[in-house]
Amino acid sequence: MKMIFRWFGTGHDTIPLSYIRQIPGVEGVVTSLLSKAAGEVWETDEIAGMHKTVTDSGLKLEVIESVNIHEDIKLGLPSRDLYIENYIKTMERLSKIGIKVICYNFMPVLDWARSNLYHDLGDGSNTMFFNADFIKTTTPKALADKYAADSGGIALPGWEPERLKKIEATIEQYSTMTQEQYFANAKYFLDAIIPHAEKLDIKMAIHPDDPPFSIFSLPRMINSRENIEKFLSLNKSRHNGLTLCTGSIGANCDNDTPAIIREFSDRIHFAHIRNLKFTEGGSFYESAHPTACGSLDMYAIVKAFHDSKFEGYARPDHGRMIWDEKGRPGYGLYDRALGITYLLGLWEALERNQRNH
Ligand code: DNO
Repeated sequence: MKMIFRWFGTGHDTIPLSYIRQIPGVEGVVTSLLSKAAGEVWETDEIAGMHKTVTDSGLKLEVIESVNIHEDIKLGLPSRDLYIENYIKTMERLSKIGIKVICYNFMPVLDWARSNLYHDLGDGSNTMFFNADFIKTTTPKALADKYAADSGGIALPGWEPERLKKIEATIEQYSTMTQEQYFANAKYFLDAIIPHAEKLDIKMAIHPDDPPFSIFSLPRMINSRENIEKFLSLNKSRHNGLTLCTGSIGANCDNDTPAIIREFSDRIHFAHIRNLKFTEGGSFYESAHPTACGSLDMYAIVKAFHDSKFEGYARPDHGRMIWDEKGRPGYGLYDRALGITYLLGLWEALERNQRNH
């Protein structure tokens, strides 16, 4: 397991790379060019600049999260071919700086969704919260406005202004889309890009739907064991793989996350490891990483990776904002650094235990 840390890039992150380098066990960062709209080709000099900034700090850059998929690809519109061509150009350029994994998602319109970005946990810390009742009664537009007001102008990936401008119209475009059609659109994309991914040796790693159930009546694809199997069989190449996000998959308590990890381990190229705490009625908040703090069995999750001899990349995922840290919701320095130390502690214990038997 290669431990990395998500960093949002120069001008988009308050955490200096030098601090990230000081976290024990961290080899590199996973980043992106946040200014790029979905469908745009990434310029060679911008890619080189991003690479230089990271590697000059002594960290590796081998994973990108994300190169976003243009909505026309997800909708299966005729214009998708142009955006697929652009995607391939970006992949080619990223391979030149040594990128090994691209994390992306195929969620319609929204990427992730929460009801509160800064939910007060009562001990001076705060965290992201998904209030199931609230999401059922709000509108996507109202949610976007709430994020904009609460985040103090931070551009949240997945909630970019150009996406939000047409959010209601885009949601409407999905109103007649069946799940079968959605899978067919994904297959069209995969069949076009996976041969290039193989040639460039870039592993494509799709992120699960977050949350893993339908909101605003939108289709879902990476949300259960059965659907993951179906997605992976759309294109059987190992380069068509997964980002296994424990907090996304685990937000549906019918999903057995450790079993999913074991079953699909050879197709998992990137792991997002975090815990969450269910409250009532399908609501949950993002807790600190240890098992005792949330509802997921983090030992069983890490053991499933360890037993599968997982050699891919992993990062701690959303943490709380603690010790008065201000920054991107879910992506503070302190709680994620604590998370890494905990995860690597579990890993060391599993390693030692294996050697002693
Ligand atoms: C949320 C993230 C997601 C993820 C994308 C990948 O914090 O896990 O936004 O980066 O879905 O494309």
